[in-house]
Amino acid sequence: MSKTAFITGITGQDGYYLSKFLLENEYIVHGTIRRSSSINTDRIDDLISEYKPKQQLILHYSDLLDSASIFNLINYVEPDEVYNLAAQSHVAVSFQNPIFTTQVGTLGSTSILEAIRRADKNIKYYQASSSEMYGGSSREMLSETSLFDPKSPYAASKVFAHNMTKLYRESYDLFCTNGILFNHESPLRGETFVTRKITKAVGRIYYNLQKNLTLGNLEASRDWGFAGDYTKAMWKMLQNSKADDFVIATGKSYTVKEFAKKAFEVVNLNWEDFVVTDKKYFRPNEVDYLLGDYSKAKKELDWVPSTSFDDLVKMMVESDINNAEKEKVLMKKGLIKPTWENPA
Ligand code: NAP
Ligand code: G4F
Repeated sequence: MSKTAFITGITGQDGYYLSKFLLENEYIVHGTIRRSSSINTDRIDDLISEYKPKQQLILHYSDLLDSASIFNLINYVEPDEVYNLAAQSHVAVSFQNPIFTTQVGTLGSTSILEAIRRADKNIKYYQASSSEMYGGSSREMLSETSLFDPKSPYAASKVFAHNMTKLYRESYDLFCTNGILFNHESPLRGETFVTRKITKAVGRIYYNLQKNLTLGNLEASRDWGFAGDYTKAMWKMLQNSKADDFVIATGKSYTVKEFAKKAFEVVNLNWEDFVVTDKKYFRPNEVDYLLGDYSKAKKELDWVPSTSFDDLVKMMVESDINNAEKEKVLMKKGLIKPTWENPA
């Protein structure tokens, strides 16, 4: 019999890769979408076309802050697995919207845990924890036992949700797992995260749609992997014999400058001719360096990353070159206007 998954945040980057993987593996997938004045399902439109008519993909309006809807949906869907991916996930924005970010991160995750505890203790729960929780002020390799030192409202809310997940596991014997994922990217990464901001600009600069690229701190260093690899790890965590905490990373860290250099090289351009910096993209508090040790996931889940840094950068640049080519045609026809400057 096919399993049923319930995914919050299905319209996000990870929501797309996770639901695609589950649908291809015969799961019935229920996902939550937020009502907005314009349709916000772009990333999953292909999945909707293919799987909604077969009633294998079912979408529900909800918001993590609406605990009644979370309770009702978990009771109605009766899922085998719950993946809590919903969050205001932009670190810089979390300084501008600290209350909302905190509410979604803390109350939202607690609502789901409570709903599971009351509905069915056999439901397996995945919490999207983050490497941001470590704070990144040393150059040590970070593992499941490293200390947390959050540097943003986003990271502090993730620490709360992480601890609550562990607490529900220990107090009620529920299958509640934290995936401590380091940065993961893809052609579907939100356009205000630094990797996608860079690759989108490379495409547009290549087609003369943009003159330069304004960034913030070029010295920050991240352990960057591919989202498609990381969402498979989420699934593996819930197939494990016991609930636990797992670091998912590549074990290599690169600076923003190195990412930009590599991205411009894909189209034989010199990054220094185009990249400028502006203080407005610096954060009130920075996470300087993140490097993850995924040896526990390798040993216990048989998970290893399959996409190198170079391949990830190339995949994202090539996709954004294609996007820019289409954009140029539409712009010439006057069907779209140049976009406004990105605020993050
Ligand atoms: P994303 O692209 O920003 O997607 C976030 C999702 O959460 C979207 O579907 C969004 O809906 C939804 N959402 C936001 N606020 C909500 C609310 N109040 N109620 C219900 N849904 C809400 O993020 P992602 O990169 O896929 O990341 C998935 C999860 O992993 C997030 O929790 C993130 O914090 C965490 N994480 C990400 C990374 C990474 O490098 N990507 C690393 C570690 C942890 P809309 O589409 O309507 O905005
Ligand atoms: O791409 P970022 O915005 O990602 P950040 O802050 O590392 O957070 C992402 O990864 C976390 C996992 O560690 C997730 F939990 C979180 O949800 C999100 O997915 O910034 C990366 C680095 C930062 O140090 C930032 O200061 O790039 C630096 N940066 C430099 N210029 C910039 C820019 N970041 C953005 N967004 N925009 C810039 O212009």
